[in-house]
Amino acid sequence: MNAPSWKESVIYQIYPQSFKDSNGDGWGDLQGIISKIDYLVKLGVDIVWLGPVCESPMVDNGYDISDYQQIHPRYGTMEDFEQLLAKLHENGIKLIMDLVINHTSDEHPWFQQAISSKDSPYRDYYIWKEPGADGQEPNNWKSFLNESAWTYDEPSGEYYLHLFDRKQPDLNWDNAHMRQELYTMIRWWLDKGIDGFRLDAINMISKDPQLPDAPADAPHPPGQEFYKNGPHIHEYLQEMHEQTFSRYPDVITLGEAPSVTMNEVVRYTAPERHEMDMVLAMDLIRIGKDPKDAWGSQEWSIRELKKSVSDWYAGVFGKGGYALYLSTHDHPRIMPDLLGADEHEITAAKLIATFLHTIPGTPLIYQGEELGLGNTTYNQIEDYRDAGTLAYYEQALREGLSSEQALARIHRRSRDGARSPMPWDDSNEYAGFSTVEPWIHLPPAAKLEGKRVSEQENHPDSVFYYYRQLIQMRKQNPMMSYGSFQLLLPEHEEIFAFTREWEDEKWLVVLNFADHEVNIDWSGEEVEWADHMIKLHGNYTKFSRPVDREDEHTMAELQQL
Ligand code: TEU
Repeated sequence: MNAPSWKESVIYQIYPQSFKDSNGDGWGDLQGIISKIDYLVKLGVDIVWLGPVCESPMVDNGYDISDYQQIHPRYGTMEDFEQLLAKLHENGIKLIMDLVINHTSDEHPWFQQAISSKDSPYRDYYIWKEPGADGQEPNNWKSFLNESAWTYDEPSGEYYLHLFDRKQPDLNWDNAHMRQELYTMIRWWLDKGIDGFRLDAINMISKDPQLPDAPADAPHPPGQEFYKNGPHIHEYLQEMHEQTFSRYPDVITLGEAPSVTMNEVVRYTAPERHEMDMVLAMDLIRIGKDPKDAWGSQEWSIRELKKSVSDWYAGVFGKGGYALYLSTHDHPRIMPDLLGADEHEITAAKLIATFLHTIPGTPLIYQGEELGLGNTTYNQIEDYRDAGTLAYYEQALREGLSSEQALARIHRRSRDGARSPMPWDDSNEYAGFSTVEPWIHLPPAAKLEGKRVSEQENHPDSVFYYYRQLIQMRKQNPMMSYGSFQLLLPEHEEIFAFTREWEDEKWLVVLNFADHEVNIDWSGEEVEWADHMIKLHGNYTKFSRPVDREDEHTMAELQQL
């Protein structure tokens, strides 16, 4: 089959500053990653998505780039980067980089030029607007940090737009010169031999030129309907594709595009439209999160999972591409919300691993998920690092919450929960991540018991080993990449059951999300091997092929949970 390489791949996200520190400064770095390539090989992943490592003042952990063509010294040098790329390639692993092009850092030379004079040719690389009649912000949009999306530039008497931090001014994609400069930079990286990009906040690059006020009851953050999937988005993506990706063989592109309809995803990813290969399917990550309150949590049910999986399958599968993920650096780790109970922790981690690798879509594993890591909560606000979290704490106190109440919300929702360092071993109090106190704390040692890589990597019962098997299973069974999907028991509150079918084979996957044995009534479902699956024991996952098949080799191992 002549499919693009990503179709049968599993992607692994490395958050560089929390992966492995090689030089004893408390920050993960490129040599650290190089020292762990064997680990990635053992896990079996095909593509590594490397978080941003370019020069940056680091107000948003590198998502604020001040030089797209330099490596931040914290991570190493360009030689280190080239070595990493070469070694990954030697081991058959592809590397995609984070491409942060909705905004730059305010310390980027373009922005420095832009604020130096209204007449600078770089002025229009960003989005400027005069104050309203009373000197106020040009509109009521808010940034993702819940402050005004506008910052006043005193010398020029104008505001600039920033959808994220004030130190992350948004680029003006309506300026053709700016776009050309970005394309030159993208080609420069592709010339180095990297395999593609994860495109940060890419569906936000085209703003409604009227910059209208958001209605009073607009969802958080107000204004998003005027820049998400904006007026020229497809035109710009096609232009970028034509001028960059299309000129290199087999470039992989994965777009971060929050708030998209299925039709929109198809527009972004249908191969014949030449925009991107995949979009990150974000609904799963939002489970348990209050859509109206970025810091609020809410009850969830597995029906939401069923709906999301079915919607993406019906709307996008076979027409466009999407990657599925259950954790990432932007959200607290999902395990506690999803499956709670400590006593079932390992089984629960295996359950969601099975879920991720058997539903339609390309699996994306966030570092540490393969160890079954839970969310990290830090003791006090001083231990949190994320600017958005610190801003929310201040806001919550202003709104009358006590420090304990604010912290309780932060424990559940801060993205720092997913950013604590990888626990490699028990060689020291920093779990072998570093020789010194890391930039952000690890969980207490007791919480890491059994979770460290050294405790899992050679252990056939471990979560790590289980991920490894699932990845192998996908490699051996194109069914998981191409097979059709049929949801069973759609109304069931505890069981997520479905079939996948490909060529002459059909698999049944039954996931028990409850913490107890569940009896299933299969009547009404067209499952010819129903008798075989009537009872599930405990909270575990079970696979089966039709009972009349003898060849149960691959999955037999996975049944031994
Ligand atoms: O995130 C963009 C994004 O869509 C946000 O909604 C993100 O989920 C939110 O900020 C979480 O609090 C990307 C990166 O993944 C994120 O780390 C960066 O902070 C952001 O872009 C700005 O570059």
